[in-house]
Amino acid sequence: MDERVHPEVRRVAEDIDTMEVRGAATIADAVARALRTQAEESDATDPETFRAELRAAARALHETRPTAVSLPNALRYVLRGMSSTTVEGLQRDVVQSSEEFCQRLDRAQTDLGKVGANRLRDGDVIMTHCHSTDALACVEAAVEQGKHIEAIVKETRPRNQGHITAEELADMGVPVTLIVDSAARRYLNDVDHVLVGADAVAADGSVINKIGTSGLAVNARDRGTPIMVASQTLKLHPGTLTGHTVDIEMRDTEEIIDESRREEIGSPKVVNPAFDVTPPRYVDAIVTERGQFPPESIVTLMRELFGEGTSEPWAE
Ligand code: RUB
Repeated sequence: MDERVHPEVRRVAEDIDTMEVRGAATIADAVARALRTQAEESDATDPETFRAELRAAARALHETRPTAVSLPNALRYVLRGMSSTTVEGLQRDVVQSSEEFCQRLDRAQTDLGKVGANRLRDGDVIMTHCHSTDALACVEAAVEQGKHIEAIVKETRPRNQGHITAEELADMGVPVTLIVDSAARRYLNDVDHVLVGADAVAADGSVINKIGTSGLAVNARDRGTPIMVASQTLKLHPGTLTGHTVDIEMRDTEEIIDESRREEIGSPKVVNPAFDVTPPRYVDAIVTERGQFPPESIVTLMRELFGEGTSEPWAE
């Protein structure tokens, strides 16, 4: 790694890579804070050296995981805040934009939660996949409104993020039933809403989220169960406005199989995609801090937010 990258930024990059820090919103928060540390601890003596250090740190963070667009969106937000002409001024700029970003992220999640909660009725049962702080914000707000919500939680192989979801829902006082992923269809008849998060939302309204989301959505549509995606606007993918596709992360096969035993089972090829794409026709509503949108109209919001196009301010 580039030697200009501060050890704390390296640690954050490593934590994202190994999924100690995971989930799109949490990753965004962590990288914004890491850039702040890089800025505060810099001993650069001229603005150009300082800017180059920040770009190097952003590149190291950007290279960790490819799918959650909240990561580059966070880096962009913080780096674009740099407008001063002195090192001290630039340090202040980064601290301020990093703080502002983290506050906006928190506020967006709270606001989104209230919108999502309005879709949930007293007594509703939700089914979740993976662990999404945006999705859980909707349940938390509904519980705060005094609604009784129950949850069927998919364990989410191979990393079992469903266990985190189960624990956090239990902390909210929501009764939880944990199921293996393949039992989802069997229990969809008991469910009022499928509620998931997003790592990225494309301009055509497709939702990129944990592998298994698309199968769940197809099954839910077949059963007539509404599918709600909780996604603050930080997850909107600006590159898709100009025809780019979202890169789906392929993770280590060790997450699925003990490599020492692969031969015993006939040496199959093993693949481990971390995310999949749910087409807009299987999504009923995308819930954001700006209100809820049918997936087909999310492009209007994207044009408003990213009208000026995107850049890669971390490029050398
Ligand atoms: C996490 C995942 C989550 C989204 C949304 O995948 O798919 O549903 O990131 O999370 P992984 P949030 O565990 O591989 O990072 O709403 O917290 O941003």
